[in-house]
Amino acid sequence: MVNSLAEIAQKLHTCRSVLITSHHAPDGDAIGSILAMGLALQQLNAAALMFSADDVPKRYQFLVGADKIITHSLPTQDFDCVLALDCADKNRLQPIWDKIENKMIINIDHHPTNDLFGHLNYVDHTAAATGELVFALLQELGCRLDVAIAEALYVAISTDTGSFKFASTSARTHRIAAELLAAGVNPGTLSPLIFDLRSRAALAVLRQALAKLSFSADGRIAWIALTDDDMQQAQAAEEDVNGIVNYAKNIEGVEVGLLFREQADGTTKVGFRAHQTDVGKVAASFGGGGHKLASGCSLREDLQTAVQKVLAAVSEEISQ
Ligand SMILES: [Mn+2]
Repeated sequence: MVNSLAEIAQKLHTCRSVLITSHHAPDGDAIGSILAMGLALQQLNAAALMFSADDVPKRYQFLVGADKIITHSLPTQDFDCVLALDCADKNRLQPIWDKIENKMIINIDHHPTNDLFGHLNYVDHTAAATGELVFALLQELGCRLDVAIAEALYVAISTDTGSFKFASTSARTHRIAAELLAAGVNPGTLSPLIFDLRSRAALAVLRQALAKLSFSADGRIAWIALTDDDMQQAQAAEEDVNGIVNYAKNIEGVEVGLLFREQADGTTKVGFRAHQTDVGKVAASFGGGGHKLASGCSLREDLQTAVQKVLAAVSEEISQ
């Protein structure tokens, strides 16, 4: 934790203008946390700018305030403080780090690999989502939980817990969710938008992926290797591959599921999902990171070499 929420709330009150941001390729926790924080500061009449280095995924664009998130280039308005949400280290803020490193940085996160890169840090890896920590901060700030904020936090928490299914889901997670429902969240209308609705491109790329499913000789590792060409053919965007790695993981007998994606620049992105094996450690050994059972990395290798290297490292970790 390092700093208390009270210290962070106090600092926020003294900032003239706050840039609220999260990691590139934002997920539900990133977007939901940015929005909840942005709406809350607005409510407190504090100057806040919401920023994402990449586009807001389509499935989260219905959220109130999502159209106010500035994307790609930093806003021209000045800010003296940065609220970095759900970022384990400065690499996660890479596209903008050079431009923010001399500002006051407040780091709020739940990744166990967080290296406390902020001037103020509130890091709690027992939280299932950064949204849980934002919820606590909003209480500290004395902010009113309106429907828009509650929906943003519900998106953050329900997506990062895979619909309250992951081991990280705690009694606290459910208590916060109960508060969000009491504030007006309707899971029946939100869940289909967040979890079920798929673009045609997402289905097209899933079809390619399933056709390429491979297994290790002992059946403990299942992986999918997608070429850049597969992505082009399916006309798939980054967000269309979300969740595909779970198809590999959730097969009988499989311990670790992997998704390899060839990038246009010749590098390969890898997503790891495991039942028990510490794939956070494996991803970290390749310069990536994440959680014990869900992690990712990027290799400066072609697809085939990346598959060989990562499979070797994963089987090594499984046999430990
Ligand atoms: Mn998160």
